[in-house]
Amino acid sequence: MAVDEPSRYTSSEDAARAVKEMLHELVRLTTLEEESPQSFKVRAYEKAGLAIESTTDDIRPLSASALAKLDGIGKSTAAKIRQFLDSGTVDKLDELREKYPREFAELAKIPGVGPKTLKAMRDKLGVQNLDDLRRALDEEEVRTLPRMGAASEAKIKQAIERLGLGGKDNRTPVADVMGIAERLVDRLSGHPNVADVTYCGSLRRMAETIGDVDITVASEQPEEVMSEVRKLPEVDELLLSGSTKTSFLTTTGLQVDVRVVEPDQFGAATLYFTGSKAHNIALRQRSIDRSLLLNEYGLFEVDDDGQQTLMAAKTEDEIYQALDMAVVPPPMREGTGEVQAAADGTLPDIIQREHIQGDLHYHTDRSGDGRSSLEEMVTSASNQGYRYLAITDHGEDLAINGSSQAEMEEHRQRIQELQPQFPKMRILFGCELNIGPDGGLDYEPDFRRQFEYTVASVHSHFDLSKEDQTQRLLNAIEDPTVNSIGHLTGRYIGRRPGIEIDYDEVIAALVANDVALEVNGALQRLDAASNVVRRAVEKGVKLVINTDSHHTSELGRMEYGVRTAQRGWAPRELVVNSWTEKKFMKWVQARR
Ligand code: DGT
Ligand code: CA
Ligand code: CA
Ligand code: ZN
Repeated sequence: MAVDEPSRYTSSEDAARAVKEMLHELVRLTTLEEESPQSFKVRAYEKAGLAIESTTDDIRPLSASALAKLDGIGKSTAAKIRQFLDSGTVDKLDELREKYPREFAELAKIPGVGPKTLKAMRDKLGVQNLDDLRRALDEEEVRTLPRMGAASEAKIKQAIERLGLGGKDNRTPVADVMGIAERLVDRLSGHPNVADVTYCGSLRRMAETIGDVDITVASEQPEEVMSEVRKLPEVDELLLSGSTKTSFLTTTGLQVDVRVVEPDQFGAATLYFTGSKAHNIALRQRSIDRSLLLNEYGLFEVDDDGQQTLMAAKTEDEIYQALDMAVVPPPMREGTGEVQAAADGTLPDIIQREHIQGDLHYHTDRSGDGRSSLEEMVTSASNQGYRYLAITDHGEDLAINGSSQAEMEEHRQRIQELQPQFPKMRILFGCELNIGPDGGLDYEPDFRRQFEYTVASVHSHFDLSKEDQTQRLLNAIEDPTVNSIGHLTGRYIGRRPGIEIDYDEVIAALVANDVALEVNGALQRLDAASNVVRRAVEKGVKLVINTDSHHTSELGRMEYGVRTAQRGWAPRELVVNSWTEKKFMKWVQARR
């Protein structure tokens, strides 16, 4: 944990959160020191943490003896809290950190590795970090320790794999988080005591990787909600079990924090826990400038006697309105100018899911990797209320999954036959073209011209030089049969880096040729990335937000694509698939 200046605690809840974190660390390290989570000292820190959590007092001005008067806080812990508030450090904690460096202390996270075992590993086997432990496991040394055996070795090995430990950066790709978070929210929302529930934090901001999941629940019955949370099947290990907050590790090693708040304060809480921290700080500064106080409980007017009057707390929108500014969509809340823009009235008309009129990257089982039939895919798109749709099965150059010219001609026939059944939705005969290593595309130009719409993407040759990759894209962009560039880099978040390109050159070419840049909503991809989208938007590049669906279950990706575009500050007018059919078709045909 970073050392904080005392002045950084600009609010009482900030101070309380920092103190809680400090106590939590004391709990972890003292457990190692005492070789037991049940020790008197460990319990004292835990109780103090809960006391800080439940007090509504501002702890910043309290003396050590005043702190010790709070229910659950003993004298010695009170002195540590005071020292922490004054100096940002605690002597005892520094001492423990030195004795148990993070690399070593983190091994205690592994199920099956208790504090006694950990101590024996260090004393007898010289284990200081994960690499040492891996070695000791491989050499079957762990089984020589007391109470250990071959089975416990196997269990520890498996746990290390499952937790994905080892990387310096323990963040999880958003694709591995969204599903479980949506499931948890879903399950809790069905509970009779739950008035409202949403995930917040980096996930709601649509970050590419997630540290932990923050779920905020509105309920009058926090105890019952907490007990429901502890029973969730996703819970593998409880980390914190408080009256309004439960933290746990899922069976995949993902940390989830669930907090319960009063329904009347739900907006203030979701605003706070959605963050980002930088956005919160900018909002709080705006509040201070207007002599208001903003915290996780609400926006308050403070009079000269320090008396607080609530102005807004129930919804985020009310709070933004009371701060005299536009509502900022969650993905934009990164503290990169959005608060100023929302206050000045210069926030663009950001793209929303309900603006979307069509999907322009859509596969059927004509593609080797497509899993639903043409009829199923078209019906599902029509059920979304779309006004146009491009069927873009893979071109012939893609090994196994591509279609020959003859197959494509037959496909076009089937599309034409299907069209009359969908009078409200124009179905375009399209193709996902493959951009070859030198920028060449599938089929002869004459045949390519027969596609009513195309998306051209990189599916191979990921290891060319940056120069070659850039040239390859420029060649494709300049081809008059190309309407859009699909998943720009071909990355898989956290797994495959994608091609390296010169973004300025590619963006300039997209503008010059009036070719759209795809925002691919598949969670593994989210490509173009939001930071690239923002650069493209600044230059006026047109965008197209697609699902790249290969099955009818994948249409929900449109929402993630839209959020990624929002994160890139995409205005509605640049997103071609938010346009009317007439305007959209005019743009498509102008290219040909
Ligand atoms: P993550 O979990 O690393 O992917 O990123 P976040 O943004 O979800 O961060 P997390 O889980 O530590 O905290 C959730 C939100 O709570 C964060 O976005 C903003 C708010 N928050 C956390 N710590 C502070 C703080 O010290 N000051 C302020 N103003 N807000 C904070
Ligand atoms: Ca988080
Ligand atoms: Ca968190
Ligand atoms: Zn595709």
